Amino acid sequence: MLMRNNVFPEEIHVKAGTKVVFVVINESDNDEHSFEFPDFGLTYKVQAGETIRIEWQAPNSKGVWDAGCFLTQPGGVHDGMEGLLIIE
Ligand SMILES: [Cu+2]
Repeated sequence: MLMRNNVFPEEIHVKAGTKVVFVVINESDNDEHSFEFPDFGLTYKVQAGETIRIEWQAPNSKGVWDAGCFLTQPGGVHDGMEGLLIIE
């Protein structure tokens, strides 16, 4: 997962019920971002230039959910940085 120039991945596909590892890279020079699945309480901040590794157990139910960076405005999306989490 690459966050660069305030662009968040459009679609993140995972298989239901599996354990997933995300490697999230923030290539921004100055901007802190976050990697979030708000419906699942998953929230990680990623500093500029930082790479983090997230292990996540995907739920068994399939569906489409919000994903994005919601860092600067609580309840809002940071600069269009949103995508979809697709559990299939
Ligand atoms: Cu952001």
